[in-house]
Amino acid sequence: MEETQPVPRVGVVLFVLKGKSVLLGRRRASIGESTFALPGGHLEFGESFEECGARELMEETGLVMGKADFLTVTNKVFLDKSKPCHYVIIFLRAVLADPNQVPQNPEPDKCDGWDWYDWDNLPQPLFSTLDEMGGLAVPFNLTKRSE
Ligand code: 8DG
Ligand code: MG
Ligand code: MG
Repeated sequence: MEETQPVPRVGVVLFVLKGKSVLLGRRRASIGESTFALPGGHLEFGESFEECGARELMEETGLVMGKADFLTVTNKVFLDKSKPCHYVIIFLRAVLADPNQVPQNPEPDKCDGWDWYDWDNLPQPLFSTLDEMGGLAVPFNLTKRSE
């Protein structure tokens, strides 16, 4: 059978903010195994970034996304894997529709569970792409809407 050529994929990832806290979960996945990462996943055909973010948040945490806006984009090649991957990642900043809603873990094979972590005391290790953003402060520098 003919080998398919690898292609870049598009991901949408969410900084879900509540006051000075951000929602993170420890990954169970070949990319970033055991590291703390943001909710998010692959953009599906025909979706807007917001639709993708809201769908992934619901699938992964059961939470309903409220207002969201665009933060930044990264272009990342993961070469250290047996199967190299290339992702264009759209980062959104979002709040919950109901700030009191509690995260669930409907995909326990993909994540150990979700929790809120204080921005000044983030868990380690963080998923490499978050570390590399250097400005993990990014969402809070633009934080007005999340208050
Ligand atoms: P899906 O099947 O639900 O569509 O996808 P998924 O299983 O939820 O995808 P994912 O691995 O969670 O996210 C897609 C890619 O996005 C991931 O393999 C690498 C990239 N990515 C980053 N940073 C982050 C991050 O902080 N969180 C998540 N979830 N993905 C990230 O570069
Ligand atoms: Mg997903
Ligand atoms: Mg995911």
